[in-house]
Amino acid sequence: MMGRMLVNRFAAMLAGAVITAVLPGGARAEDGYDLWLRNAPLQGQQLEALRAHSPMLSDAGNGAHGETLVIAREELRRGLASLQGYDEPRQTDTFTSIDMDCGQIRGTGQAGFTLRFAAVPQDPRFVIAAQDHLGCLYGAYALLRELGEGKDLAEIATEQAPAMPLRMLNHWDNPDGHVERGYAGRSIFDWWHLPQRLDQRMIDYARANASIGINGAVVNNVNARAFMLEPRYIAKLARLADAWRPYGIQVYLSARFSAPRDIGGLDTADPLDPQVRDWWVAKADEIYAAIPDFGGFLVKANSEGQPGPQDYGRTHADGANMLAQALGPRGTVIWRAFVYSAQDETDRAMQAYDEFVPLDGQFAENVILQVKNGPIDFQPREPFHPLFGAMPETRMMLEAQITKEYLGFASHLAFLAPMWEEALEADTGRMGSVAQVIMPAGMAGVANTGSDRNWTGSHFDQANWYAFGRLAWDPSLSSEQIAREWASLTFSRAPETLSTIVPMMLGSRETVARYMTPMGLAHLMDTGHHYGPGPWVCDLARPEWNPCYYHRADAQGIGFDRTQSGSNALSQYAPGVAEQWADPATVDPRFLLWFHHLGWQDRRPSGLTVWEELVSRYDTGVAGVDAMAAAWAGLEGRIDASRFRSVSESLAIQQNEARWWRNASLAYWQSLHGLALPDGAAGIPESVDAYRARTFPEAPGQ
Ligand code: GCW
Repeated sequence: MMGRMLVNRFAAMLAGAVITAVLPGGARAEDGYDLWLRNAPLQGQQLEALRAHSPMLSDAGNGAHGETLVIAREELRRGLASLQGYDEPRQTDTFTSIDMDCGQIRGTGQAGFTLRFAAVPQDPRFVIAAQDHLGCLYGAYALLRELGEGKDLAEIATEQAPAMPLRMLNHWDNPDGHVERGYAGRSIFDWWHLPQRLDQRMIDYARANASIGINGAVVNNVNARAFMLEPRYIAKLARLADAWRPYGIQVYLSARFSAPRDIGGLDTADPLDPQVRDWWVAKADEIYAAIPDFGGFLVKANSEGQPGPQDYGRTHADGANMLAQALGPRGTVIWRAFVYSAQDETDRAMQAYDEFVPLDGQFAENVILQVKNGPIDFQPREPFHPLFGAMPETRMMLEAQITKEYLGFASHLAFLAPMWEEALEADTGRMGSVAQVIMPAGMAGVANTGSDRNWTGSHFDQANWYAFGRLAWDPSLSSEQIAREWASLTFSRAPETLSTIVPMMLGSRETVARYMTPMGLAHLMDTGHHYGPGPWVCDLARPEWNPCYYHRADAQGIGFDRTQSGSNALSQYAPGVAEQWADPATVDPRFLLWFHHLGWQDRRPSGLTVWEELVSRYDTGVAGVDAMAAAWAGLEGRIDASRFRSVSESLAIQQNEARWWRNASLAYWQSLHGLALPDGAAGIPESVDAYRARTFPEAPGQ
């Protein structure tokens, strides 16, 4: 026993010597760059407790063989020292040895891990055990997270494995550096200088992703440029893949379906044409020669003007299967179900289901259908997409949007975990919950990262990246737990601070839904940029581009009738599910106007008319933002000055713009029906024409 302790101590000394050179120097200003990986020093009793354990890495097990393990050990050395308030690990007489038992598998493997404390007297040790190296890396991050939340080392005991195989980010980044729906600056990918120059951000990005279990990244926009499949781009991709491999992150590419024509010199991209098929096989071979663990292709086909198999009279299955065959067992084709057509008069919310359900059973084994959480498009609230559970023979992945295209960009605070939790928990009535449907495949999140110093355009938007990763790892985690973890790692572990920030976060998305799209309304954002209210937009060429298409308001009433008397979108859901939404008197009021068209003066179970209830919802939304701002103001002095000010200023914008949403929307509804505001409701300072006249062509992300 003593002998081993000495060996361990010696190893720890060596480790300390190595670490000195690589530690970032001194305390940094809080600019958000470190995300949730700050490993901020513990304080008070928590600090005493960790210092009493004095955890030191042992050299038992694998030692530092393989890049993934080198990273895991490095993270632990740096993190443990930092949590104890040291620049480098310190040695004490009695220390808890941290053993890493990581198996032999270097590839991605299962990536599960166990953390446990073994209280052997004289020789206390903490074990991180996994069957593969990536599991140990994930275990290292999990240990730092739990310590970072202030838990005692001796009480940390957990056994975890990812709930689903694919946990991916989808970047809508264009090769010229512009990010579609990006609100955090320019793209983080420096295609111009790759492969020769690899920005440090690419490593920091991989590290952030690995720390929350994300294991794949589609690096370019689904509205794809074909030239990203050319050899010079394959070289760039290979450099990224090499950098990310030790972090367990696989590279994927959005493939433009017409590439054989665009860059291949063929005059067709017909998926049944032998030359086209050969072209894709050769392309896949070329990619795999450079990137042996290339993840595969993501495809947006026959959607919003993108090319696809239907251009040649073929089906989505024909297109997907052709690419699947080219990849073979080496990779996955992720085919998006986000389709709707200008020619089709069917309710837009129904088109994807109509298109894809008949294809169930026709997709190759290595094809996954990627379905947005709701049937329209990332609105502040939508019912779950009816495709979930409706294609038992097809693997299905959930697409969530981390970037807040329809929730106030990076200017408004909205923590999205409750929204995703709502979708994941929804019972499909056919194959269990949405979470159960997607478990064999995975989750994709449209990334909110950019070149801004804080990565995501605002400090609180980091929480959405974090929450996405945590839910893909374990969809049964509660929003509350995720918010608490994130806030303790990012801002402060002080209970008084957390008891302010966590509830702020948990209510924030509902608040946004109330002042933008209350009671089940949707897609009322102004055209193009999708920022601010535009309920009056009714005259764009394609009907489903107009907010009027979605709210269907006139002098008499408001809402989209999706019952039998209307589009009957309800019929796409399992009978038990449809039933709960069929009756306006009993439907969850948050979905009311999604499924029903009602008269402005109709009485609601609340006793209020639809109009009165709508006004009160907007007002609750505005009050919710005021409450967030007041709560945050109370944290002055408890949060570092720079981040405190930044969040305060954003909240002031949000207070102002919540009123803008409320006033402009109410002014427009009033212009239709002429009803007075209910007694006691605040007046509307400007005319509907004045609100309508506001333009801001410089809004980002278009
Ligand atoms: O939400 C809409 C966006 C488009 C986007 C599209 C999609 C990438 O407004 O910018 O295009 O969805 O998901 O394909």
